[in-house]
Amino acid sequence: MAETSMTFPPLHSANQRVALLDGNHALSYAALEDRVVRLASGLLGQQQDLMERRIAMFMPAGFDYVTSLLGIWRSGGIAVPLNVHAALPELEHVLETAGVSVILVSGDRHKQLAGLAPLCLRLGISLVAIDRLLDVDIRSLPVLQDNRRAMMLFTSGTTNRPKGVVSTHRNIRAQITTLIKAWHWLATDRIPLFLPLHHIHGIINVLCCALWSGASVTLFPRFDTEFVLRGVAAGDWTLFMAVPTIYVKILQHLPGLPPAEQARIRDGFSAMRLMVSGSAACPVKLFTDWQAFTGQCLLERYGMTETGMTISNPLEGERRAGAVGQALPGVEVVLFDEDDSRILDDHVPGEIRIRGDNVFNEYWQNPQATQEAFRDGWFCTGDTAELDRGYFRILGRSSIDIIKSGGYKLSALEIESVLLSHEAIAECAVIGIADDTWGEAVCACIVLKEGMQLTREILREWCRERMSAYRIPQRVCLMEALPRNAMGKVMKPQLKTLVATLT
Ligand code: MLC
Ligand code: AMP
Repeated sequence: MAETSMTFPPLHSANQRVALLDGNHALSYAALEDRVVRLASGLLGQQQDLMERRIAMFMPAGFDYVTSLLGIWRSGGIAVPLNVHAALPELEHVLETAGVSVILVSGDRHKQLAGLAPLCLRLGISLVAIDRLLDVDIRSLPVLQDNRRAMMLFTSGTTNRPKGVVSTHRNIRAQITTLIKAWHWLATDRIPLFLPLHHIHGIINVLCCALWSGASVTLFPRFDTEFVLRGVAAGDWTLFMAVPTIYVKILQHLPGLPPAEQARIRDGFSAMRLMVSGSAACPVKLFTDWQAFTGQCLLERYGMTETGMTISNPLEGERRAGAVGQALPGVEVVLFDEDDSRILDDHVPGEIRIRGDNVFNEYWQNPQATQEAFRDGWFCTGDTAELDRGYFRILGRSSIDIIKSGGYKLSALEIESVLLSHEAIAECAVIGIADDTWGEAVCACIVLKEGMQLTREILREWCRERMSAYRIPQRVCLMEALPRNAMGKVMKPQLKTLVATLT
């Protein structure tokens, strides 16, 4: 029998501590709770329960974003956070797939709204400013069973369009509480949030863990090195969570600063209680460079949109460079070989499979993909790892068509299908190539149609209206032909080697 408790215990209405900081404005837990209850009431109108209607959110990080997320959860809807920097065709895919009926927008209108309006008209979606919903009388909110669906995040995979990953309130609670336990979150913690808010890293690991713990969150619309380092130097935060690219970017930025400023930043980082890296592999060199600069041992952890965080180095104990640690509390992590046998020995590569309340419910309206993702009740991550003296070490991914750039998971096939619609392109293959800043950078290998010409700059410009900036190929290699096997399939491993020699 499912429990009847909500994802979030109501935020303490008498709690005057700061929940959120945005620019010079602070919002207490009491004020946030009031906004959340109002928004949920406004969304409900005359209904008792939104009954899992998909409510999208198109707004940057800010009080409105947090109010909307929690308000949708309280009223029984499924929250669908949108990428505010996405290209219109990407938004259209998400809105259509999720069957969104309402998009909540923030009072201060985003410039992209103008483009969104005709799309909404066509799809029959209402754009609703949240100010209107906040201006209502509070009403009683539904009591939700925790197996109710709560959130849908879109993630790229081996297929060419992103899938909607649906998590229930129980999944979300499990994902939050395991991290609070493992990393000893405290009400006195303060954390900056500069990660995109359409992905689990920013939403669960930072925002939700902080609010669940009664800690405070400083919201940034995006990662801006200067702004963030100003807060670090001022000693604003006790915790810091980022993707490896952000740590790289900080280290690249420092030499340009006066020594006294560098020292203040170093001291700000050194004084923090915990610094976490994840969403992509943290290179050993980055781990050691960061330790040399700050004295901080980065805590690397491993996770996925479908599962939340599952493996982590310890808060106390050895944080091993190049390893992601051990299963988090309440999460079962096992390696399986190709014959579906469990691997127990060290240094035997196998697929990471996961079980636990943290594992998502389904890919939205895609029973086939959902079924294919599980074997005997285990979620199959597609990531390969080995055990090494009790710690997991990630070795790679089973699909060459998944690229991780700056922590974003990208589908090579999705990018290829857009590029192929360019009038000058006859054939193309997209690969990820090793890159010191981005982990992997997107590289498009292109064969042009006869008589056609194309430059990297023109192609990138053409891509801007068709895909998010982080999907746009950073490298473009024009080729006479793509290497193919006897079946006509592009040999991407060979292509990667070839491109590496071209630099
Ligand atoms: C930005 N650009 C990228 C990029 N991010 N290109 C490739 N890959 C990326 N990830 C583009 C910009 O659009 C810009 O293009 C150019 O690179 C330089 O921009 P920048 O200003 O230097 O970069 P910035 O905007 O600061 O972005 C870097 C970043 C960002 C690292 C802050 O990528 C980011 O927030 N990444 C985090 C993604 C994330 O949260 N992933 C978690 C998924 S959940 P141009 O053309 O304008 O010059 C998950 C599970 C788990 O993975 O385990 O956590
Ligand atoms: P996403 O689908 O965006 O949630 O990305 C999840 C993927 O990110 C995982 O399947 C891994 O491939 C990768 N990932 C996350 N954390 C790490 C890590 N610490 N080391 C290596 N890869 C990671």
